Amino acid sequence: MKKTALITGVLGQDGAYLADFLIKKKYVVIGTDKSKNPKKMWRLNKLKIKNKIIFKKINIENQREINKILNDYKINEIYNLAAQSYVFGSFFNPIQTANITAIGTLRILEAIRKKNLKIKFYQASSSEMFGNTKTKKQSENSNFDPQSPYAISKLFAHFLTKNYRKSYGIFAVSGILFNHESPLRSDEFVTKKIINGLIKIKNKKQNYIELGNINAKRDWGYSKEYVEQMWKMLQLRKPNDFVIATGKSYSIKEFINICTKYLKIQTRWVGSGVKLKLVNLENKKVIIKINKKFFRPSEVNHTEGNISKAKKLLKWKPKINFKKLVKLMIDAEMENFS
Ligand code: GDR
Repeated sequence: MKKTALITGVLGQDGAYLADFLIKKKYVVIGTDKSKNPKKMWRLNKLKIKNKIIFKKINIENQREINKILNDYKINEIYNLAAQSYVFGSFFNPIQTANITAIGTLRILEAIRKKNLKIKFYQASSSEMFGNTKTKKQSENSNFDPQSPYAISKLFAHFLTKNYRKSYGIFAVSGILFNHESPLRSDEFVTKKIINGLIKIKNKKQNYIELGNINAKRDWGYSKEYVEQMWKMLQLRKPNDFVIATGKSYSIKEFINICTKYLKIQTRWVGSGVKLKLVNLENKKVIIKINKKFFRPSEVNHTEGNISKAKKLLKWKPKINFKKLVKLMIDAEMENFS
């Protein structure tokens, strides 16, 4: 008997990679998104899996729609990846963010509780929940100090997942994933914005990129590897929460430097603070500027995961390091561009 998995947010980066992975594992994959706009299907098209999944338009802001899908199909595993996942955007849409990211999770857990306690549940938790916590490396036991409506909504969902596991014996787990990127990332996230911008600048289609705080540090990994850990978590004997990260952290500025080196653009940083600029030494043009409008009202300064638990119990070992990630994203974007 084939297993059936439900992925909420299947049109996003992780949703698409996870669907691809589960199809290869011979699952029947039901994927949901609140929109069925063909333009949003580009990731499924890219991975050539659009016709291999059962797509349903479902809004996790609607309890009835969630209940219906659990009634219509015999589901073994649910991966809750649907969210308003843009941290900066959550400051402008805090209520909608909470309704989707926090209460959306509650609606799904309630549907499981009422329908079938045997359905396994994966919650996409986030390193943003740690915020500006005091520990240099963040583990499953670190304190939380969330800095945005997004992070606070994720924290609600995180604790709720633990609570439903404890209260009702549901096999419910949280993967606390640190930043994870790929060619399937959308342009509003900083890695893709930088790569996309630099390639356009190199090809004379754009003059400069404007960024916010480039001193923030992030632990960046490869999305395609991370989604496999989601599946592994649901195959364990006992439910458990895990940090998934690389254990290394780099600033946005370091990310830019590696990109320009790989793209063979000779550059120099000049000025400081909001006057900091990156100059292309070939033509003396400014290619990166700082614009205050991209600063977050409250920023997370440094994330760096402690991956001991995942190493031990999931045999997690990141294969794609920071430099390799930059290269594979640039190579893919260049191919798109040409
Ligand atoms: P993040 O990713 O908020 O860490 O959340 P993002 O790429 O948006 O920001 C990373 C860091 O870059 C700084 N930054 C900018 N960010 C954006 N988007 N645009 C800019 O112009 C810019 N300039 C500087 C930000 O301030 C920040 O410090 C991602 C998301 O995928 C979440 O959904 C997920 O939960 C976490 O990673 C783990």
